[in-house]
Amino acid sequence: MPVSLCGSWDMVSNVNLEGYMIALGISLYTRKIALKIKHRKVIEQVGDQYVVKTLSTFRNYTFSFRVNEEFQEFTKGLDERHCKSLVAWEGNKLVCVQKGEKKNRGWAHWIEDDKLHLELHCEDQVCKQVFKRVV
Ligand code: YOG
Repeated sequence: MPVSLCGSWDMVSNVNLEGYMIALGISLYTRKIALKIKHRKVIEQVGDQYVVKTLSTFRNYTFSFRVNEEFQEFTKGLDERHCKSLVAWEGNKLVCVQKGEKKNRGWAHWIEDDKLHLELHCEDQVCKQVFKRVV
């Protein structure tokens, strides 16, 4: 049984968000703001339903899903695209594949050294974020 990802997490590092945003076609203006802000990740689980919230002073993005069940995702407030998304456990990693206009798009969450790790990828770009638990 993998370690629970649930809780509130504050960003402590963010590598190559710029490359990831360029791959998604985010405007220069929005990228400048997005690079300046700290994100908080709030992950909740009720039964087999997960809710993942990415919160910031600029924009919020919330979505929910069931593991192993494909769903329609609309990345509202981000790049505003529709994806067919599927989240599944791969070992200790919660892995999402986001099928849509953008190739090789998805993310993975896992816990390592009491930190929440997130790898976001799109096309040939990988963004790596680390979060510490909010106490
Ligand atoms: O996480 O998708 O937890 O979907 C980073 C990508 C910036 C908005 C945030 C506001 C941002 C403008 C999404 C950030 C690139 C830039 C707070 C991370 C797009 C637009 C919302 C993410 C997954 C896994 C959940």
